[in-house]
Amino acid sequence: MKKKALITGIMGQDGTYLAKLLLSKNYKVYGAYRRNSNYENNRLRKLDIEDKVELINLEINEFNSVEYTINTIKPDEIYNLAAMSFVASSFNQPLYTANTNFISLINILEVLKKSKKKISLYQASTSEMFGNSKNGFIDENTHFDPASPYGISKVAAHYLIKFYRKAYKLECCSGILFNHESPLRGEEFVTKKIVRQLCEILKNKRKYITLGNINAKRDWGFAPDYVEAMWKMLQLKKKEDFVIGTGTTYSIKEFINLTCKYLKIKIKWIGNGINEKCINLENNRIIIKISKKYYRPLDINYLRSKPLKAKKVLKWTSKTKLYTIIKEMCDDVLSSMN
Ligand code: G4F
Repeated sequence: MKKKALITGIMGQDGTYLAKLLLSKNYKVYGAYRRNSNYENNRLRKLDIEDKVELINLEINEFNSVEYTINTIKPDEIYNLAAMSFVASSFNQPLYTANTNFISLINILEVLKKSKKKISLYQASTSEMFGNSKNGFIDENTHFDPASPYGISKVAAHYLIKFYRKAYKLECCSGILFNHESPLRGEEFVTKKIVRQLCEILKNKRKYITLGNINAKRDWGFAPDYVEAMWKMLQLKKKEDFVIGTGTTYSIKEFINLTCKYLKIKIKWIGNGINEKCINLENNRIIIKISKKYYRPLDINYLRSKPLKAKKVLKWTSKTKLYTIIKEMCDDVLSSMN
């Protein structure tokens, strides 16, 4: 009998790559999405799995909808990837963020608590939970100090998982994933914004890019590698939480430098802070400006993982280097512009 998996947030970057992975492992994949005005299955289409996944309309904030979906499908595994995942928006939508990222998880856990079938649950936790707690390597024992309503909602959800696992012996766990990018990354995230807009500059379709805090450092991995870790976590007999990352860190500015290198745009930086600018040496034009508009009320300055436990227990390591990720993202954008 085929194993059945239910993925919430199927339309997102991770949901799509995970669906592709599970299909390759011969799972029957159910993909839950929220019905809204901008229904978008272009990612599923891009990976050519649109017809291979059974799409289900689910409102994760409604207990009845969650209960009906889980009890009808009776999945072996649930991957809860549905979230309000854009940190910047969470400052203006704290309540919506809390409902979607935290309260809705109670719906799933309560259904699993009552279920006669043993269902494993993966919860998408995040490095945003650590905030600015550490300037060194971060692992599973690092203290949480979230710096956004998004981070706070994810810490709360993380503790829910621990609580239901301990109190009711549910088969649930959290993957604490550091940033992970790919050609399927949403346009609002900084890596995709930089890649797309630098490609547009290269093709004379744009004059300049406006960014916020380019000195923040992130541990960027490749989304297809990371969904493999999600699956591995749910295959463990004894469920545990894991930090998933590359162990390296780069600033946004370094990301820009690498992208320009790949696109063969020769640049130099001038000025400091809000007055910092990036100049295209070929024509002396400013191609990057900084604006307060993209600064957050509070930001995380440094994130770097220490994914040793994942290496030891899951036999998982991040395979794809940042320059290769940049290459994949640039090639994808450039090919869509031809
Ligand atoms: O790309 P970002 O928006 O990602 P962020 O905030 O790190 O969150 C992502 O990774 C988390 C894992 O750690 C996930 F949980 C979360 O769901 C999401 O996937 O911003 C990265 C950094 C920030 O410091 C931000 O202030 O880039 C800085 N930044 C500078 N200018 C900008 C911009 N970010 C965006 N989105 N847009 C800018 O113009």
